[in-house]
Amino acid sequence: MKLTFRWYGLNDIIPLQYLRQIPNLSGVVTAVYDVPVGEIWPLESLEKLKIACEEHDLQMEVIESIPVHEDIKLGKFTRDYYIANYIENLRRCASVGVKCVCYNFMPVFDWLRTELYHKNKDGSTSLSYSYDDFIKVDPKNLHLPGWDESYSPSELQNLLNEYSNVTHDQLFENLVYFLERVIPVCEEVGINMAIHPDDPPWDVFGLPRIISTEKDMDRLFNRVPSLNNGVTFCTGSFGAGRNNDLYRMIDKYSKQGRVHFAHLRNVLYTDDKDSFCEVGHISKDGSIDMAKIVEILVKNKFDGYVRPDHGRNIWGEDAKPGYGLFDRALGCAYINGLFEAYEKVNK
Ligand code: DNO
Repeated sequence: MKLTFRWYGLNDIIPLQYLRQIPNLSGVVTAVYDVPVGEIWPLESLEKLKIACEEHDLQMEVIESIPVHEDIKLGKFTRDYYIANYIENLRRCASVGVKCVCYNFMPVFDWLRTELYHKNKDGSTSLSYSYDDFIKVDPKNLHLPGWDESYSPSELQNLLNEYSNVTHDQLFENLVYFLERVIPVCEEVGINMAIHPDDPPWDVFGLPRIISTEKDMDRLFNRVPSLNNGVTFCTGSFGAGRNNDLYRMIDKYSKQGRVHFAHLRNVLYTDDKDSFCEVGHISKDGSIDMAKIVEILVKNKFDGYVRPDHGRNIWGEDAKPGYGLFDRALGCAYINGLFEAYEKVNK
């Protein structure tokens, strides 16, 4: 595996000097953040990021994300323009050595939580999702922490209305349409596409979500079989779905060579509904057997990218929720330990 760490570019308050001190870190996962969704990234921006990484002996082989414009997800006639731009971004990324692109196909919202500073018993805070709080949220008057505030309330309403006629099957066909155009270019330039699962893995506000379960993944890979069409196996996202057999899924897709990227984090189920809280990475703190996940990856000779995912906020760090240095660095140490141990045993 190649251990990586998400870094928000030159404006990230966490400097690359710190990241290079994390044992075994091979590179960072980043993106160009100052270009509107759907437009073309300047090559100079990518080059600047790459040079900064290389100055710190870190590689920049993973981009998270090149976001997919809503018109592509909605299947509007303008999608071909945005797909052409997406392809140009892929070519530019490949030209600076990018090998893997993480993206998602969730309508309107990316990850959703009801709390960003949930207080844990040990004094740390973390992201959490409460079923009871969520059902109280009025989609017409949204004040959810962390949701994409790039929309004004009326823009958001219009977007939600546009989706009101989009079924799961249509959304899926729109994803296939997108991939059928993008994947041949990925094959040509050597990029693996790694779709991020829905987070949490179920429909929200009546919006369809199509990358939540094993059945969803099988359907996607059957329709677009190229191995460049793979997954970001996010244990926390798939794992929040209690009916997902995470271990069978990661075994199956890593055997197929489709796990190009793994987000390794733990979640704790906090009631008998859908609620969960993000916890430290170690298995005993949550509901996911992280050791078993790594054991399976090692057994299947996984050689893709891994990163710790959302950390708790600890040690008084003034961090972006989920993305502080300290707990994610602890996550790296833990992930390193698991891999070293299983790799030794499997030799
Ligand atoms: C959350 C992340 C996601 C992820 C996107 C990929 O912290 O895992 O925002 O980057 O879904 O497109």
